[in-house]
Amino acid sequence: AEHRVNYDYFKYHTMAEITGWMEQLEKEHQGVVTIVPYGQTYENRSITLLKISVGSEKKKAIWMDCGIHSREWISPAFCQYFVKQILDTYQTDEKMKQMLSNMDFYITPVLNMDGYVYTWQNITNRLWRKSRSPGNCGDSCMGTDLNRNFDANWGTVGVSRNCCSEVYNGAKELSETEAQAVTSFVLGKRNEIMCFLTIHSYGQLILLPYGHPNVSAPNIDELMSVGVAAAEAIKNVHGMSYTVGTSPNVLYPNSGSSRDWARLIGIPYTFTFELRDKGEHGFKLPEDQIQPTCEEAYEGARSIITYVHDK
Ligand code: ING
Ligand code: ZN
Repeated sequence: AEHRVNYDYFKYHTMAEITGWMEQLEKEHQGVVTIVPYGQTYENRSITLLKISVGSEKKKAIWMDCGIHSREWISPAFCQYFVKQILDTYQTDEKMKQMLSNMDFYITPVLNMDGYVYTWQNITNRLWRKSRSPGNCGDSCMGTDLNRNFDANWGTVGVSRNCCSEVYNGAKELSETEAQAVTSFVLGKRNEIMCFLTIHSYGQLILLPYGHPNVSAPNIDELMSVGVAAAEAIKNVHGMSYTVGTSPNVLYPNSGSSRDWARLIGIPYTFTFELRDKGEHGFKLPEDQIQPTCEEAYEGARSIITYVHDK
């Protein structure tokens, strides 16, 4: 008999629960969902993604990662919802069926697993952002900002060399095993991955490359129009406004982000989502906002993915 546990997508889940959810999905969707380990965290957890794939011959792929910053709990909740939506609709929704027949999805529900576990350990850790590796400054500060550690104008703008900073960029580029894992996996699939979506909170933004104010993506006009269409799709769900633009224009400059690195190696469509809200609750977004946030962000992501597929 089929044994289906009802998973509550509209609550926040521990790392153990998310791992159990991944294992259950792989069992329930044999041949479609595969758990792929692709690296180790500093504390030796196995970093895993879900590969969603139907059929055999593939030309394109979509990357999505969540939880690169551990305190942004709505982000892993969104990746889980996104996976569920794909699996719930690909047999009935003609467009999703078509997209899944032509594209694979690689979805990492929690990239910064050590940090995520830490934010659940006790209330004083709830706002931890960085990895959990030791700093390099001869003091007691821990952690590197994984989204400043990638090989993309590393160490130039919007970073700190002080280990105690929330935006400490690490001892050198790719000092962190989590950033190494993404780099090597994506490099291995660089000709397939057409779209790189990395999910954060908060601010209600769709951010485009590059974080460095002096460099511009060759397809910036196209990225802008795809981003604006996604923001419109989001607005149509619950009326929420998302602002679209490059990081320095709508938020702040930075360097070493995974999104910039992905665009630099030639992945044409790379976006950062900053989910709800605009600061009222910030990282502690109440659970009653998980569902509407996921519903609208799903339409935003779907708009981008549809564009990439049809192009
Ligand atoms: N925001 C992102 C950060 O890493 C960002 C914003 C992403 C800026 C990518 C530039 C490039 O700071 C949060 N909330 O983490
Ligand atoms: Zn973030």
